[in-house]
Amino acid sequence: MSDYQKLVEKARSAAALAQNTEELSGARTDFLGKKSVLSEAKKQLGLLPEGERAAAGRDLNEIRKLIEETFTDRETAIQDEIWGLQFEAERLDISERLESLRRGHLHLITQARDHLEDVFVGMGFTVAEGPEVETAWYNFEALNIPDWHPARGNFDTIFVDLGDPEEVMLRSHTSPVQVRTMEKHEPPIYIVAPGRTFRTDSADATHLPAFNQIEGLVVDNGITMGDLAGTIDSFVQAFFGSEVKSRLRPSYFPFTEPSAEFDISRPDGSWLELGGCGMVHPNVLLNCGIDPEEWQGFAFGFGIDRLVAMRYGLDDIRELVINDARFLRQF
Ligand code: FA5
Repeated sequence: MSDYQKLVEKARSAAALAQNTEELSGARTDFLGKKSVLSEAKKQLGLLPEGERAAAGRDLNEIRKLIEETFTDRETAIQDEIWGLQFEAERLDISERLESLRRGHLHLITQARDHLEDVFVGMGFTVAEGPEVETAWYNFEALNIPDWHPARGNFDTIFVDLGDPEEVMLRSHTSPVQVRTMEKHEPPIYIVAPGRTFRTDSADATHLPAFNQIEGLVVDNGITMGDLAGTIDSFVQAFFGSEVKSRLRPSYFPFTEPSAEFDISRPDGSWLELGGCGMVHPNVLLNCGIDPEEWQGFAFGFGIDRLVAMRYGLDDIRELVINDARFLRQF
C-alpha cells in the first residue's frame, strides 16, 4: 500500500509540474494509461490469492480515483489560467476609453449666445425669437426696404424657390424679429433676439453663408442715441471686460435713422466691425402700428460668430463650423 501512496504523490507532483494541457495529458497517460504501473497492477490482480483479490481491487480503484482527481483538478487549474490570459488579452479597457473620450459640451457659438442672453437679461432685456424662413414683408418691407430699394442688394439674400415673385427667403438678418415683436407687443419693449441668419456670402476668414446675429430693440418714451451708445458700451464691457472699447461710426440702414456701425477695439489697436445700429426709423414704427410721435426706439444687430472670433482670438471664423474636435475641445 505504501508503494501506492508514493504513486499518488508522484502523480500529484507530475500533475503540478505540467504547464499546459499537452504536458498534463502526457503525465496522465504515464499514470493512468494502459502501460502505467496501475494498469500493470490491475492485470496482476489475478495472480493474487483469491481471498485478497477483492480488497486489492478496491485499493487499486481507490488509488486510480485519487490519481484521476489529481489530474482533473490540475486540468481545471490549467484551463482557468488559459482563460485568464485570454480574457486579459482580449479585455476591452473601457475605463481607459472613457478617460480618453472626454465629455461633450456646448458649441462655442451656443456658449456665446447663452452668455450674451445672460448679459442682456442682466440689463433688463427679455429674449425673443422669430422664424429662420421669412417673407419679404418681415425681412424687408416692414423694415422700410421696399422692393425697388437698392439696400435689398446689400443683403445677398437666399430665396426659397416657390416661383415668382421671390417673396419667401432665409432671413438675411435678425431685424425681422423687431417687426414681429412690435406687431405683437405694445411699448415699452426691451428685447434681444439671437438666431441664425443666411446670405449668399462665400465663406472666408470673416464671412460665413450661415452665421448668427443678435438683434436688440428698445422702444420707450424719450429714448435717444445716447441710450443706444450707453447700452452698447455697457454690453461690450460686460462681455469682454473693461480693456475692450467700442465706437460708433455714421452709417446707413433703411430701418434706422440716424444709423451707425459699431466697432470694438482689438488687442493690436485696430477696430473690428461688429454690427449696425441706430434709432428706429419712424416708418418702421408706423408699419408695426406704433405711433412715432409718442414712442422712440433704438435697435442694433451684430454678428455672434465675429464676436466669438474676437473674444477667443481666432484668425479665421471658419474654424467655428468645420467641426474639428481638436479645435472645439479647447473651449
Ligand atoms: C445688418 O444685418 C442689420 N440688420 C444690423 C442692424 C440691426 C442695423 C438693427 C441697425 C439696426 P449688416 O449687414 O452690417 O447689418 O450685418 C451686421 C453684422 O452681421 C456684421 O457687422 C457682421 O458682424 C455680421 N455679418 C454680416 N454678414 C456676415 C457673414 N457673412 N458672416 C459672418 N458675420 C456676418
